[in-house]
Amino acid sequence: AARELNQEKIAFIEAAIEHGVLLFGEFTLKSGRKSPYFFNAGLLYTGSLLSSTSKAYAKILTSSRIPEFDVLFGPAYKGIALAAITAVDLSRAGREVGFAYNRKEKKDHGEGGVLVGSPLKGRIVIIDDVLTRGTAIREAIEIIKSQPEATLVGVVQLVDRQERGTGDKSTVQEVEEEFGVPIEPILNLQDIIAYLEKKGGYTKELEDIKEYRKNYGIEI
Ligand code: OMP
Repeated sequence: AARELNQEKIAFIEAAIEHGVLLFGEFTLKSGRKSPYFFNAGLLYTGSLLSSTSKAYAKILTSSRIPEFDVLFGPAYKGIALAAITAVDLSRAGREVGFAYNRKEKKDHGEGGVLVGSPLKGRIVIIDDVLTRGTAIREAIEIIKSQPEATLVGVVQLVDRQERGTGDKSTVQEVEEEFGVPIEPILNLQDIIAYLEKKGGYTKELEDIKEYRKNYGIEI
């Protein structure tokens, strides 16, 4: 089925552009790819942006291929807040899940360890920000895999840039096949393009994005 650009998505993209979360220009990505757009989830820093973000995650978790789960894992740093707000949102809707995250640095005092929050046991869903070539999500998946009592059951991305992974397939396809779990995006590049086309006035941005897609994108 074709993806639908509903009112919620339109409002979210509009707020992201307004607050500089979604930017157009020239950006060098973690993968070295030079991109005409960038989504910075770290700029979702107002109460209302966080509130619409948590609602969007909670909705995907209850209405997608993501199965039942016990714990939300938010990879450091940006995933931490995203997973926390989502756990709050789910609890307000009557669904209790755990929340856990990793530290980037090992602590050698106090409680020690790199994992904080809920024990990583049972069915785990990773809450992440942006998916490009898959390096960041693979690191998060390794953390879950290293826990004997944890089973990864799904990943939710705020933005799937719909790019190729390490080979010719999409990153989503590569990671889904390798780890056997669904990856669900709240927004993807297709949504962003549909928004820009509908809105009008983004001719140059759309041209640059389409050019970029020829190099790094997948068929959409
Ligand atoms: P990959 O590790 O290549 O999948 O890139 C994903 C990571 O890049 C994210 O976790 C972000 O840290 C960062 N990123 C963004 O935040 N927004 C973008 O639009 C693009 C990237 C990126 O560098 O690819």
